[in-house]
Amino acid sequence: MIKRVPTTPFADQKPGTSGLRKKVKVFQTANYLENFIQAVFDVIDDKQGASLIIGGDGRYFNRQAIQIAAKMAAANGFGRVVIGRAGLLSTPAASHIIRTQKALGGLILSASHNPGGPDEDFGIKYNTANGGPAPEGITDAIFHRSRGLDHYLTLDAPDIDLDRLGDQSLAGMTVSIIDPVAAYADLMESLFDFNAMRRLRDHGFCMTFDAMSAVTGPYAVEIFHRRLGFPASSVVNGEPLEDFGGHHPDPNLVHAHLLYERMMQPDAPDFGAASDGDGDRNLIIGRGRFVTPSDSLAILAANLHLAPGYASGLKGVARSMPTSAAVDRVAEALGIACYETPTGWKFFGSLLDAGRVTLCGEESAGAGSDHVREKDGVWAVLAWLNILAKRDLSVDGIVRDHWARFGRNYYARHDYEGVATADADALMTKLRASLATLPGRSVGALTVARADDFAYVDPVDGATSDRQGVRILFEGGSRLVFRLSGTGTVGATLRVYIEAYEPPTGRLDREVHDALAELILGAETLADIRKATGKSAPDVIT
Ligand code: VG1
Ligand code: CO
Repeated sequence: MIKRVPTTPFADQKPGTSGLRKKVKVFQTANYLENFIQAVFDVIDDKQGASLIIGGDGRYFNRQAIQIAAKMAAANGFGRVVIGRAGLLSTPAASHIIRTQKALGGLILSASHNPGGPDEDFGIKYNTANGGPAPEGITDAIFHRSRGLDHYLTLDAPDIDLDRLGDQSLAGMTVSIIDPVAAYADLMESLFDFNAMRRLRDHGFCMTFDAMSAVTGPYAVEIFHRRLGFPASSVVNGEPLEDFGGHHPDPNLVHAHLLYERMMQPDAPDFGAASDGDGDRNLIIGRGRFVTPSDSLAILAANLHLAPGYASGLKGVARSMPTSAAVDRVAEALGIACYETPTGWKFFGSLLDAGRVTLCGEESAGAGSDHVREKDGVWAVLAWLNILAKRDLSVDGIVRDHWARFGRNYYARHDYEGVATADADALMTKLRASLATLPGRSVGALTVARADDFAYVDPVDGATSDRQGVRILFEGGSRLVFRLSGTGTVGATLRVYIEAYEPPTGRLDREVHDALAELILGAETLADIRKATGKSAPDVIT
């Protein structure tokens, strides 16, 4: 039954910020997906008889990829594979199932917020037994192994029925098809005050959640509609589609602009939210108030104790380096530790496992806690609803109250997409070479205090990661960060992160673009972005 299939290595299977992401067409190349999965299985120990969780965001090629992965798992000696019905598991739900099923790990099939369909993107990543993305040591080993593969193991067997709940057998391995939502919804109910949220609803509070035709639809219907009692119409685009209805399932102001426009109307619901393709990102918008992800993280840090699961307070917080320092000010006021990590959730895992932090977040619409080892979109929405239910303020009121206490970190990210890789690399090389000359240099009225290429030493296990992005720190707390994306599938994406701090006594009500204008000019002066990219403006501003 077990087949040993000869293969030759692919040179481009290095996992990026969040696993391996390529065009579907690349994944459909003969042996491409198989090679990567075999490389994963070859670097993990103790497979014999172990459990593996498999789930995806439902995008095009999800079902085929799951059939391939399940057969390879059986051929490689796993004892049990647990799969979400219809092949669906949101990334945070997969993390939860890995932890509760005491699995060896999981394969998560997603390209997150990237578009789906035959000509769009697919992705795969391996998560370890703690439920979190494999740390760099393991992803490097997977890449190394992929370079030397000469065969993979699979089965000659009929496909499994992904839509039938319960157990099936695949050449002696048990395949368990589970409800993708139930255990996750129970976990949410154990963390948040659902009664307080129901009372909020009874008092006329209205919400809208845009699942962007991606994986969170079934989770949102179960939690917001069935368990919390909001009308069914509160969940829009709630059915997962293979091509996400032709949209980018990216919850930002560009791709969720309809939600944004609705929320800016005077008769908008009290609260609007959205999540991404695989359910780990969140967008929070109150009536007339978009909450930047960095502010949202800081507000969660200041208020999360209002939710029962966090009533004893936070052990510490962590944010990725490009995320604004708004949360740092809250941590300081609370007297708790605040860690600054490289981009990508995998760097939070060791801090969460060691009990050093309770809450983590990224500027890219990611927030989460120690309940799982991934960021979690629906969790963030519930955290906000719980806070709104406990504080007698609107979303806008909570944001303003926060700024009045801690000051405001004006923030924006400018993305230049599809840049020629050589041009993007040249820009970064030039910036890196100029670092030593920057301190003391003036950009408008601002003076550079410090400039470096961010390097991180994991405080728990000592693992090091360097070259994580150029930081230019100005006197007074303003900042520019430059880095290249590790999740794109076409050319290079340059990300420029711009942040200006305004103390509580300062001007808290400026337009973001105005508040950042001087820094935006400064970024251009320091990095010659237009010349290097050939673009006169960023493609996406978030
Ligand atoms: C982007 C974000 C990063 C996030 C990653 C995965 O990475 O900037 O903060 O962790 O996507 O998010 P990059 O390397 O393109 O900047 V998701 O929702 O794919 O899992
Ligand atoms: Co995602």
